Amino acid sequence: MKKVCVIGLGYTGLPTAAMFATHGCQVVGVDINPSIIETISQGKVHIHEPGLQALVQEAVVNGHLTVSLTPETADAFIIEVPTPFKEKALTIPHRPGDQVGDKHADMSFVVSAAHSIATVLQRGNLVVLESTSPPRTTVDIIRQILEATGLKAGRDFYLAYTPERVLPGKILHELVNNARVIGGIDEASAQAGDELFSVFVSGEIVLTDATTAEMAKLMENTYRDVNIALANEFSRLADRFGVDVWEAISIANKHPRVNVLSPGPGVGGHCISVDPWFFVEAAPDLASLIRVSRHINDDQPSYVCQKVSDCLGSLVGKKIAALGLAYKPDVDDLRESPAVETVRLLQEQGALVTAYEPFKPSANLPGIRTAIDLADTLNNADLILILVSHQQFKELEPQVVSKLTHSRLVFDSVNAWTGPDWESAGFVIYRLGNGKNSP
Ligand code: SAJ
Repeated sequence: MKKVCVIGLGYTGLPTAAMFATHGCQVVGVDINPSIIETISQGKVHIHEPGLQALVQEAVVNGHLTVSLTPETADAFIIEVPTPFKEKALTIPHRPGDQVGDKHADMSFVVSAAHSIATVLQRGNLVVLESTSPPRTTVDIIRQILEATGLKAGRDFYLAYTPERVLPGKILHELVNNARVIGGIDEASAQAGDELFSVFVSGEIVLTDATTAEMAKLMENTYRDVNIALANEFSRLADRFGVDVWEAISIANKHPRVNVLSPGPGVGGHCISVDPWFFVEAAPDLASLIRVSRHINDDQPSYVCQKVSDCLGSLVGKKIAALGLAYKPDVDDLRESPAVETVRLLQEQGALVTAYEPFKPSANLPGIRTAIDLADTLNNADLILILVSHQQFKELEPQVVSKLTHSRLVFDSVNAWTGPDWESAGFVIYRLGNGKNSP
């Protein structure tokens, strides 16, 4: 039985740890947050992800998953800590090539995880970085920290990078079934990674070098970000030209080689809104399309805000019921959420917003008033603003909503309330990108 130490028990670290622990490995899950350690040690979870609670409970009860604040000796180490922004957008360029509005990554969690592994690293170990990182992090940063122990990568221990590619909401299925890329600093390291992940991965395992694996990961999320930016730009163009972007997209997508994504209030989460910046930061002179796309998506909350203002005439003193705060449908994750950003902007411009996030009704966001249910949110609203296309919002009946509020004015930024029933029930629905019916 292999002993695996997983550093960082977040959205991918915890499912990965539980997966190894229920597939014949002895796992030590490590996190610097004592409350996460306490929760998992009781077989509970601190994040909402379908199926995860049962898996963690099984692993803890059968003793195959234990938790700790610091790493222990093991056969393999997997680094799954966050790589967030160092700060919000730059207001002063730091380095040649920086532009105002650019964002830089904070690699301090990765660096300190590597240092903590260095204290227990032994000959024959495998170290795998899974946190999304700028190109060359494995070979230039992780290798250097681990080799300061006197052990040499490739000779005394194996070192590899494997990107996480799972979609929140489907993590357990995708961990097992997605193709997995493992990039070694040499062939033996890639093979060692292959052997480790074969324990539970049934999708194809592709072996390559560490920097190619890092770059492939960044390319995947950048590809999606640039495509969403295009959809968001289409929504603005449709507003300008008196076209309904949702209708135009569905027509364009009938072309066999076109698949325009959906516009919305912007791009959030800890992946797609972050990862493209790694390219911009590492090569500001080359990553111009990537940078512009990031700025378009980051500006989208402010575009939605302007549209809501147009609906109401002015935002000052207006009561807005905001439906959804999560960064995307049917998850409880509020990180980098464009919905949260939109609410903040509306408030800055004088609106009185009450927000409702059904997946995290007790979310405590400084400066944002949250309601615990729909009735409390809608009560007294001047306008209903749909920010996230949660299934339960899409399924709301106009008759139900009309009993909860006197407001009949709606701005739908995600095309959730479609169909004639809403108009028949007296609602006036404006949509993001519907230039046929602009406020
Ligand atoms: N979004 C749109 N329009 C769309 C699709 C998405 O505005 O048509 C928005 C979402 O609302 C959300 C953001 O984009 O705010 C990102 O959502 P997402 O579902 O595209 O992606 P994530 O961030 O949840 O997960 C992505 C996935 N990457 C790709 O699809 C290329 C996932 O496979 C990765 O594992 C994950 O990033 C990650 O961890 O890197």
